[in-house]
Amino acid sequence: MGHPDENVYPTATGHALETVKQHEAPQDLVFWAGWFCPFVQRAWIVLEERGIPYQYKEVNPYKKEKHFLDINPKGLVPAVEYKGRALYESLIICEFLEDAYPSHTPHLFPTDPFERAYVRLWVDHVAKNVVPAFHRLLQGQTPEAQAAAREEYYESLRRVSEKAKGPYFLGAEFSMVDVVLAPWVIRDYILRDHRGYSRDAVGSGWKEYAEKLSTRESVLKTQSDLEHYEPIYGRYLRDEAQSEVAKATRAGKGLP
Ligand SMILES: N[C@@H](CCC(=O)N[C@@H](CS)C(=O)NCC(=O)O)C(=O)O
Repeated sequence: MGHPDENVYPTATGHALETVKQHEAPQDLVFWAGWFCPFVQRAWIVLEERGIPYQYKEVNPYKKEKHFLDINPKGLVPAVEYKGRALYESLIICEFLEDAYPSHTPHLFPTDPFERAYVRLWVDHVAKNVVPAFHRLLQGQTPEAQAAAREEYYESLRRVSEKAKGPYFLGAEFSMVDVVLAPWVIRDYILRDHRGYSRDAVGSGWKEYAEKLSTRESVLKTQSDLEHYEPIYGRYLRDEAQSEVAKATRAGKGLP
């Protein structure tokens, strides 16, 4: 039997497909992506926000093909090749795209060193607390496990919400905190439909912030038709997914 996650829909659809078609020509920067992946979407949002020229290349990371393992030995998307050299890990790529294209705007990190560190602090919170709790809730199988994960997820979001100035995390400026969070916010309908999650229950202001992130142009332009996410998340909801993230969540380990 094949690896179940090999059966993901092969290409982007909807708005994301239009974006892909505009980025077929060769460029110094090659963006190795999987249309369905929230980690990919982070880097993709940065590329679109900052108008960076890039060539989009779809790869199915579950196949672990040699050509892709040569780019990212972990075999995970996203990865980038810049003038022939490779980088991977979504947060590292997001920072690289900020540093390597200084003349492009908007800047997603503030210029003041303290403010930059503050943004990194909250990016770190999203990576260490928000995303793992999302996955624990998604994959939780018993009512008890789901209730505990739901509370943990709410708590991780409340911490963001309490600090968010509105309309974005830092106020008027869209920043890297918004970027790294947005892919999970637009996927929260899965938790709403299957795990009793509601944006209202996070607390005052969250719904407005979530709506603001969900309707940002760069977020919409990197989003495929929702119906194609369903089969993928179905496997997570039944705790059958075999991705590295799913296996780590199941084993109670930190995410890859
Ligand atoms: N820590 C990595 C995680 C990337 C990741 O897990 N990507 C998934 C797709 S959403 C993947 O490539 N999965 C292939 C696998 O698990 O074998 C990052 O932030 O880039």
